[in-house]
Formats: sequence, structure tokens, C-alpha cells
Amino acid sequence: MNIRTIRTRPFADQRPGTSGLRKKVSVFQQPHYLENFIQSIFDAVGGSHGQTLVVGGDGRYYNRRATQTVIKMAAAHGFDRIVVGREGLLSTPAASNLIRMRGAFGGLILSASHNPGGPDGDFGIKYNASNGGPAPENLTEAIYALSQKIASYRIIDAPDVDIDRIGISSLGGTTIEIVDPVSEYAALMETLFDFDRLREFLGSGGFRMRFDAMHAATGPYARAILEDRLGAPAGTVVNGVPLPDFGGVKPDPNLARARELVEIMYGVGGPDFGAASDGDGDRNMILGRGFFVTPSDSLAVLAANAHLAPGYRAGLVGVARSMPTSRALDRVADDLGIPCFETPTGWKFFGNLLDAGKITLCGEESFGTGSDHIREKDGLWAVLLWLTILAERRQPLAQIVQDHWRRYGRHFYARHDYEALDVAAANALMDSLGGRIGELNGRQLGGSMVHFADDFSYSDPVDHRLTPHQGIRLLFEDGSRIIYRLSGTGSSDAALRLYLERYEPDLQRQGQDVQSALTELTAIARDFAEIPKRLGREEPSVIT
Ligand code: VG1
Ligand code: CO
Repeated sequence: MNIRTIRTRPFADQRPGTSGLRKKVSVFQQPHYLENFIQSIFDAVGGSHGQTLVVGGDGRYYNRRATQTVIKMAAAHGFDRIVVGREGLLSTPAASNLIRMRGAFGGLILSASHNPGGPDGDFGIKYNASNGGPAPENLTEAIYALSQKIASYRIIDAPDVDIDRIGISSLGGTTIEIVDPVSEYAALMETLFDFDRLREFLGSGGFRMRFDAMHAATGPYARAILEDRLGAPAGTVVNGVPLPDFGGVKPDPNLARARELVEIMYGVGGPDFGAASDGDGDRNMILGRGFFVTPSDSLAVLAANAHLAPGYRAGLVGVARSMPTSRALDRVADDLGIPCFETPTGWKFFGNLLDAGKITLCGEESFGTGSDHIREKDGLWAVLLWLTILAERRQPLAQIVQDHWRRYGRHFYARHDYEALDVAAANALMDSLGGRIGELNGRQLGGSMVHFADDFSYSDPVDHRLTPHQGIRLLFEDGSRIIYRLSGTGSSDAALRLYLERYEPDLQRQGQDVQSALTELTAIARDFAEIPKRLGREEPSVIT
């Protein structure tokens, strides 16, 4: 087979963000753009000879094309075997599992997750290492550095591989294995949850649920597990066929973007339980009848009840949350007498803690929860754990969450996103905040006393690597928090994320509406950052 070496030049914009490299499809379609990045990954990780590589994506536009490019470049780099999800599909959690099951060297996941799809939307690619988790920062920085001095890449000259049929073929000296994207993932779920018990619960007729796959990667997984194996009625999974443009909707499971599901859950005679997942299947939104569970609360409730599932019967060794995620989890950890770690935003920071056996469960405020079963967040896993809790406790979901608040107190929480910002204005706002936090300690801000303020810096408890500048945080004496950071998943313009949290131990006041409970804190946050003046925005684009 003919291996060609193609001359190329660097692209200045190939630094990976929170979760891989995400750009407009048109950017990826430039000649050599994708190839340069893949070559930089292979050069950064080295040692591909004789190894196994896993490849798959969320099914968005350009997924099929990119899959062929990855296969041909991996073959040119001497991989012994390339395991590919049929039709180029693998949800992010399924890819993480496959890497681990096959003892693979690593995997390339073709996804821009919750970003919009289609020819005018975004595409993305990220590398996961042999533990199944996203490449750590030192590796993504090494990839970027190599992309800035690349002069050529290697690719095999061959016709496209048939990725639509399960089976084994070869390309040069490389074995190409096309696998069913679902089966190994479903088998993993069966080791963690009691499928017989869930089947009985879902088939009892007394419980109804709806799962919205948002025309993204989770559709086939949800159908196979919820409907085929657990016997939920056909039609439980809606929008279950992956589409290259996700049906024109941003596949982001939150109250604003998963409107269809939200309306049904809040409507008359709605189901008992509703859930949705994102483009690549690693996020989850959880709803009860007329009731929304914030992701931070969901994480805390899962931690407090995980022992109800067979996979977690032995209890949790520790938990972790990203810094902006509410501290509801910390209270559960305190109660259980286990450590709770606080990491920067992005799943890559949980990897070391999971690998070192320091934590069992972890999550983020951005609709991401997961455990040590893989090294990515896992939407369907969260749904199965919630179903287990509902099946064991036999209480309405809202009651389970309210009981949780009664016991631990309620953390009112909201995230305000200011999207499509001018990059310079967003950076100037963050710089200004960074310059002013030093004077804040012990001062009043809008009637509240600041306990401390800093620019969050993370020291990894396992390898002791330092990651600075992970968000500006203001902690008040009453336990409230305000956090500001810029998104690292956008493809062109900037987005400011403002995170607001207020603790309410008083049962009588836990029933308030979230936005009104956070009114004062919101005003303080807007004023201190001079949001209207600096960004020209009165209101956030989305509140989650
Ligand atoms: C966002 C979320 C973060 C999450 C990341 C990837 O990042 O805030 O918590 O890990 O997306 O999720 P940022 O930098 O835009 O805030 V996924 O499902 O898009 O891979
Ligand atoms: Co995702």
C-alpha cells in the first residue's frame, strides 16, 4: 500500500480548548487542516506501531469524511488495528469504554458535542488516551506546539473503507474492525445496574418516562437499552435517529434548548421522568413531572443514593466536582465521610483522580455526571442511575430532591451565559476582574461581605501539576459564590459564563423560585464585572 508524505504548513488556530479542537465545518474543510491536527496528535503521542486505535464520532456533518481521513492516516502510522463504530458512530462514553475494553493505545473522537451541527455548524476532534479519558493539558499543549511547526503529514493512498457493515478487513498492514457501536457499552451498563429490576419497574405500568436523544448520538444507545433490553414502550425514546444537523436544533440538553421535552414534562398528564442528552451522549438533563433538577443537585442526589445500584453497593471512595459546580456535593461527601475534590472545568481534570482510585463519582454543573466505570461523563449512565433510585425509593422524583434539600439544605444555582461576544471585550472584562479581586477580601459588595476572592488555580493531587487561571471566584461570608470564566468550547467568538450560587438551609425558604432567590447576587455580579457597559448586554443569552 502506498504511503504518501504530503507537504503542509501550520494553521495558527489549532490550540485545543476545554474538550478538543472545535471549529466551524468550513475551517475543517480547508485543505490539510484536519490532517495537520491528526498528524500533530500522532507525533505528540508517538509509538503508534503495533497498537490499537478507536475511532468514532457523534454523527454530525463531516463525521464520515473525517473518519476516512483518520483511518488512512492511522494506517500510514503503523497501527496494528483500528476499531471503528459502524457508520463512524460512537458516543463519547462508548468510545471511552471501547478504548479501555480493547486495551487500545487511544482513540480519536469526532465530536463538537453540544455545538450546532450541519454544513454551517461546528465540527470537532479530540484525542483520548489509553485510560479512555481526554488528553490531559500537557498533552494537548504538546499537540498544539507540534501543529505550529508541522511541515508534512503521512496518509495511505487507498479507496475509502466500507464503514457501514460490521466486520473485519485490512488496509495495508492494518486490520480495520467495524463494530456495533452499542453492544459493548450496553454490556458495561448491565454490570453496573440491575436490569431485571429496572425491567420490572419500567414494565409495571405505574411509571412512564420519555428520553429525548435530540437527533444525536445517544439515540441508538437509548433505544437498545431502554426499549429493547429494559422493555420501556416503543416511543419512549424520541428524536432517536442521529442526523448530520441534529434536525437543525443545537443538541444541548437544557431548559432553553430541549423545549419539546420540557413542554411535555410540564404539561398536563406528563410522564413521571424525562431525560435528554447532547450531541455526543455524555451530557444529561433530568426532569420529573413539572420539575427540573439542576445538574449540581443531580450530582449530589446521585452521590447520596448511588449505593442503591449494584455497581456502587460498596459505597464511594471519594467524589469530585468542577469548581463552578455547586457545593451541594460537598455536603453529601461530608456526611459520608469521604473526600470531595474541586477541579477546573473539563472532564480531563478528573482523569488522574479516577485512575488513582481517589474518587468513584464526579460531575459538572454543565449537565455532566459520571463515575469510574469509564473516563468520560456519561448521559445514559446518569439516566440509569436515576431510574434505579426511582425504582428503589418508589417516590416521585420531585420528592426525592426536596427530601435531599431538607436534609442537606438547598443550593440555589444558575449559570448565565453571555454568548457571541467580541473576543477582545470578553478578554478585557476578565483582565479587569483579575486586576481588581486583590482588593476585595473583607470588603462589602452590594451589602454582602466578601470572604475571599481569587483566580482559581488547580494543583493536581496526583501529579502535582499546576493549572492557573481557571476562573475568577468570589466567595461571600454567607457561603454564596459568584464565578466568572470564559468558555473554552466555542468555535469562533467568545462566551462569558457567570455562575451564581446561594445556600439556603431554612426549609421554609427552599421553595422559592431560583431566579428570585438569586436576584441580589445577580445584581452584584453584573455590577462588579460591569457587564452591561463592557459587553453591551442587559440580559444573558441563556440561563441554565
Ligand atoms: C463546557 C462546559 C464544561 C464541559 C465542556 C465540554 O465547557 O462548561 O463543563 O466540560 O463544555 O462538554 P466551556 O469551556 O465552554 O465552559 V461537552 O459535552 O461539550 O464535551
Ligand atoms: Co458532550
